[in-house]
Amino acid sequence: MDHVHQNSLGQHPLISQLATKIQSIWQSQLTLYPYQTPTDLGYVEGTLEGERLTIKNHCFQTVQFRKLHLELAKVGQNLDILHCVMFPRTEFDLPIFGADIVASRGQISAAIVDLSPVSPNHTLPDKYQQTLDQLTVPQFDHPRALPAWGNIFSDFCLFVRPTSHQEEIEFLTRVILFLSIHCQLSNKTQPVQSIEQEAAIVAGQRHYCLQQQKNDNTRRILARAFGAQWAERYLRTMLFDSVEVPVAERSVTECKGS
Ligand code: BLA
Repeated sequence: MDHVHQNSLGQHPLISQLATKIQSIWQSQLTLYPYQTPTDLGYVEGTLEGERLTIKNHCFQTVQFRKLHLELAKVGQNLDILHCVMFPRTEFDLPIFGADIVASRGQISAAIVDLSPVSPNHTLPDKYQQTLDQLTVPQFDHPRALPAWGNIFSDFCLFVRPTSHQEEIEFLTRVILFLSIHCQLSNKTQPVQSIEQEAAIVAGQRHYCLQQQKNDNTRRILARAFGAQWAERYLRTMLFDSVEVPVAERSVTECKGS
């Protein structure tokens, strides 16, 4: 089993700390199985405007999750990124845990964490709603506004630019809390009983992924280092892949187009 070594990419301390913490929570609260990362995508290097882009991927699977993905990226000396998404198997009615930290020149510019609903009416499962409702809402000096594609996130989404070390720690604490709650509740979740329920989950997860793929920040950085085609493939297969609809259920036009 691979571990994230502290600062193995020499990243911003908040990113290294969170990466270590995410992996230790996964290991202590879930039963992890290996995940077959496409061989050419585990460790990737490219060149962005003369600067090196290095990506390290750590993936696992569990009974409830088809993919736990932690990605650490470094662009030259200036930009550090932590990206984490937990994709539930489609027979489980579970939200999608997502977190992203972007640090440029030693400053965190974006820190986001959410448990995002995938249901058609954009609501979280009752147990999640009740548990999250009981938490106090943390206050940050610099809350950030979500872009239009961010309508996938829940009311509990935290999106900030932390302005002090203390705020960085408060963000870290919030991520750990969301992740611990998610591990505990997901462990107790049983599969849905009907094809209809599962179909709704498939559609909800696909919508989440399609919206995330609209984040031009991510695409631009990947495209400049690896080219547009590679970036597109990486976004669709590694960052925000969704489960395929069986061919028989696809519309004729969709089949012709692909
Ligand atoms: C923003 N994401 C960004 C930014 C960059 C990246 C450079 C702009 C930072 C800023 O506005 O201060 C880049 N993020 C990346 C790259 C990867 C990455 C290259 O993960 C991976 C290789 N993004 C996610 C996930 C979430 C997310 C899982 O990957 C949320 C759960 C959110 N990132 C997110 C949001 C923004 C962002 C909401 C702000 C976008 C905006 O303001 O337009």
